[in-house]
Amino acid sequence: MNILVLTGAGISAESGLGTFRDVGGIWAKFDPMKLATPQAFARDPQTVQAFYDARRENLLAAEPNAAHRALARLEAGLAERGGRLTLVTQNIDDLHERAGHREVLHMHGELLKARCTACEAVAEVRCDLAGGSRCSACGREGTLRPHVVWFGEIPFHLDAIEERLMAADLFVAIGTSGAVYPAAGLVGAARQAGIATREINLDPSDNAYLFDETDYGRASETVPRWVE
Ligand code: BV8
Repeated sequence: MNILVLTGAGISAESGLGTFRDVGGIWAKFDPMKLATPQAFARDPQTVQAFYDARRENLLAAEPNAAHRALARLEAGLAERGGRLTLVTQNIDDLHERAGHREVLHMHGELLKARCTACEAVAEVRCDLAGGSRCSACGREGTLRPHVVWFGEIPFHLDAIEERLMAADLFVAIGTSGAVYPAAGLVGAARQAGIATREINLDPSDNAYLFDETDYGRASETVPRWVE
């Protein structure tokens, strides 16, 4: 059996990382147009870097939860039986990897990586970028930006995601509100291709009506229950 799972901020909520659109969520407190667009970065790089520095600090203090661990078990179990789990995440955290997941397609990038705007080299980053930085590949100073996909930028791995989706028997969306495209369009594409669809979320997403099956509750309970 081949399964494609799409995760969103809801799977990391119980690890203490904020979601975006819930009451008290990140975009309820901060304006995404001032922090998560290339225009915002061009206008005020210090503020944007400080926003991601703070999120990097939160991430380093967080731990994967039972939902991340259950998906890692599912990946290993399917592989043993000759199947495959493709994990596509909109999350920029590394909690799936820390739970033991072997392959993760980060369509919106990774918080613990920075990219040089001069030479395009991507490198791991643990430190603050707002205080100044140097690209270890080209040596230029102050050229690093967060390796994340901002609004208006093209998400990563789109060809691989489409290919894996078309080879899947089941599409499962976990902890995502279905508000951000193209990720939110995957359920429609799956449906059109005749692939079974399941939503696992706290509340019904914007696209809930497109799923064959739905399961609402906290990811730390619903995901292990679905996997076992
Ligand atoms: C693009 C990364 C072109 C950095 C993020 C008008 C109509 C349609 C589309 C558009 C439009 N205007 C503009 C667009 C395009 C735009 C878009 O979709 N905008 C929307 C808002 C209208 N999209 C883009 O710009 C994208 N690029 O389109 O390029 C293109 C595309 C393809 C091919 C060629 C060209 C780029 C979008 C990337 C934006 N980057 N972040 C960062 O994090 O700072 S977006 C941000 O939202 C998040 O980072 C996350 O990645 C994304 C999705 O959010 P969710 O994960 O779903 O989180 P949310 O808070 O919304 O929901 C949480 C869910 O969890 C809820 O359902 C809740 O019930 C649940 N939950 C809570 N607790 C729990 C739980 N579930 C289970 N257990 C719990 N305990």
